[in-house]
Amino acid sequence: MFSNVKKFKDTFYKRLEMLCGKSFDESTARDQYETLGHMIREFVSNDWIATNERYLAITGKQVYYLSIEYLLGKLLRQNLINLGVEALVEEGLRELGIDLNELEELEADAGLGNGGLGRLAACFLDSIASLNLPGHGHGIRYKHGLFEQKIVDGYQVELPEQWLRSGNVWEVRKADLAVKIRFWGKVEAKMEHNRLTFHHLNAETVTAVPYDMPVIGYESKTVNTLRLWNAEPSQFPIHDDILKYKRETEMISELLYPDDTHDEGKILRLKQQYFLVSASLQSILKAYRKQHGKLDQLHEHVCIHINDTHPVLAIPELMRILMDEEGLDWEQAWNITKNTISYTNHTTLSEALEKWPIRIFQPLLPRIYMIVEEINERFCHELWDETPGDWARIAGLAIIADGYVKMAHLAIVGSFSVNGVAKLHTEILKQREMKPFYQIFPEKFNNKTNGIAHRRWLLKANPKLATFLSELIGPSWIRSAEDLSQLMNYQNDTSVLEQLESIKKENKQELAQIILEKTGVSVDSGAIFDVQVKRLHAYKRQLLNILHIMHLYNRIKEDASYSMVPRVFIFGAKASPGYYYAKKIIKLINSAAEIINHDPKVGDRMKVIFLENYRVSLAEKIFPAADVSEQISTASKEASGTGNMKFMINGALTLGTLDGANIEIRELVGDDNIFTFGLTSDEVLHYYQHGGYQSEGYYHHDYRIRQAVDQLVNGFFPGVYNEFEPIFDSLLEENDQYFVLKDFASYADTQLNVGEVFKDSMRWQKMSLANIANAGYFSSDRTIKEYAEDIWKINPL
Ligand code: 26V
Repeated sequence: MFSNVKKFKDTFYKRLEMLCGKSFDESTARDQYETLGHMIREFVSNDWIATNERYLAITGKQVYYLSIEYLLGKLLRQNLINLGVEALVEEGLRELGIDLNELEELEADAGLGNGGLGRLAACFLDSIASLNLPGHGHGIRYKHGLFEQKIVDGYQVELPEQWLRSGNVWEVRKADLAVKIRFWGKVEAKMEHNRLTFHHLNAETVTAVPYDMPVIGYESKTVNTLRLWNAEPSQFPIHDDILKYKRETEMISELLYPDDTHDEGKILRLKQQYFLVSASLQSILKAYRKQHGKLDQLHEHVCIHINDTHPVLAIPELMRILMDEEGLDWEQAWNITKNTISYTNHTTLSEALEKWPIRIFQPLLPRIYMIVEEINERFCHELWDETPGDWARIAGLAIIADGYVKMAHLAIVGSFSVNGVAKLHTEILKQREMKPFYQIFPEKFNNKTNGIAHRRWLLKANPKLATFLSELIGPSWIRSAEDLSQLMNYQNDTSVLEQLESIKKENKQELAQIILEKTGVSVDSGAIFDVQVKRLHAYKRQLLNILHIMHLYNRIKEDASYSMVPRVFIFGAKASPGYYYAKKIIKLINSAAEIINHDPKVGDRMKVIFLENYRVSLAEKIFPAADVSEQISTASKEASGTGNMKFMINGALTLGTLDGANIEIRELVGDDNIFTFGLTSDEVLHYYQHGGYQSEGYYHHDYRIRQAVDQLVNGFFPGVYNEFEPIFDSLLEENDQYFVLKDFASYADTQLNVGEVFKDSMRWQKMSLANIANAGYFSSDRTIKEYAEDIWKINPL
């Protein structure tokens, strides 16, 4: 049906009538979208079935990726690209009078994630399938993804997200593969045939129903599966209050927690975690038993990867199944478990490390808690044998301590691999945050620098640039991103640099149009597009950016003739609904924008834009249009960052601290092709350990800082008296924990330099080219190859 344009059109015509029960002339755009979706499903179904059959037959290892988040975005065009039929479909639809872009607009973003962690999982799925690797994703089919953000009067307002409202063509419900999950109740130990057995009595049962989504590799025969679990009441609920039971059951897959912060004590969150893990493991082991019978060689054929600690209950759950259902003893079960599970850590921020109060954990998951206790007992014994009597050390490393279960400790002890997500991050794990664990298990620790699906973030998001690059160096970069390095041959080719410039200009015009539609502000596409898009967090320092913008405004006000390269400062950020401080920063950005954008004295010299509801599909329009990529976290705090890589591959220049993967970007492009500033991670960590930073001094001695900071509280912002006092206090009373004032001068100087360099457009384009040329390293294809070879030990089919 996709072999030529005529066949496509004929099939489309017929399929639409059958599916929608109306003639083509009567059809709506949504009918057409659904029809195309069904055609793609049908087209991949043979390969999907064949891929699954192969997986049942191979004896080599397979990986299961467990993640509480998948930030997939839209799938229609990416699927067409990967199937190699995008041009044909676009042409066929055009002949039918249909614009593919308009159909694409109808698709809802699958926004089942908060930010970098969830988007990383989505990028990994693309690379695993494209590399023909046997890998399966498991997650939760949240009815509501990350909230929709509206800005009302400068404040963030959250609305429930409704991605399933018009159905989801990409999923197939597999009711026959449903499994049961047990919560609450109590555990009874009995002697049976001379061994102690455990029985979970009076449990409340929930049914987990899988919805499978095809993961289509780029021009490959592999169609992998992302299995998302839906929570439903069990068929015959024995329950005194059936409505309450139904509601509580369905709540488990009702919504994605909008917090990439720590949700201590939210029982529903723990339920979600166990629900994902137990459903996934039951399904993995069912398939395994079919193929291998017994489970005693599981670790030889299966790797279960946990994305952060959210799915860490996979460790005790696997122990439970091996012992209670398979009848293995502790030693055997432990040996299999710790050789099956691998773990990625995504943050060193201690506030973000998950821990669960025993009083919540134990009653909800009584058998799992018993197993965690036993793992802890045995681990503490080993610690005691190493350093007898050192209670402080044992308490510090224990899995259960001070009334809490510490999920990261469980993950390290119960897995064979622990990886960080960028070189610096892994070093900080090994030398600081997890040092004592590294000393005990040095062989477990390794680094896997993050990557991005370059086929989404360049090929799909930036078609103009992608086409130009393919004309220049051939299309091999689409499969092998490292081939982008061939661009270095054109460093001094003025015509190439001019074409890069004009492509960027066109992309900026498109974004300017979006900005005009969404905000009513008209921006000049000749200005520097200076962009910071990411979740709002104190450590990411959107505050540094906006204080510097206020300073520039003050300069212009004091000296009407102040000359600067025109800038459009663009922000996109969702704040956690309960993160009071982060919401204040959003209001501050919008309040500053309101003043600056409407001050005739400023003119075209600067504009400040906050784009609401930042999400994957909006990101795809922003990255291609960016000149400057703001990556300004307090050094040591951003584990990796992945937005930095998306900007880079679209030719934006990084303005960043020496943090996360920024360091590796600098290593690749060289010091001349990046703008870095600020404290190093060693300096930051030294201040934290030994003190010695006084923000007050910077406030008093730097007029630029004092002027902008005072404006937070001196009535500069009309009608919001007291609004920004918490920000003012964080900088002075609380001694500026994120070194905003300390790094201000260095940031402002570097920004001046950015403006100077931009004036020399050929120099700028040459730098931009060097960034694109070196971005191949950050393809998630490279990252996934490293996981496959070093951790998972899986081979392409
Ligand atoms: C949690 C918390 C909780 C307390 C307040 C600060 C804070 C900050 C971040 C988080 C999220 C932790 C997990 C996470 O999403 N990490 C992100 O993972 C990305 C993919 O590896 C990586 O690029 C980001 O740097 C990292 O923040």
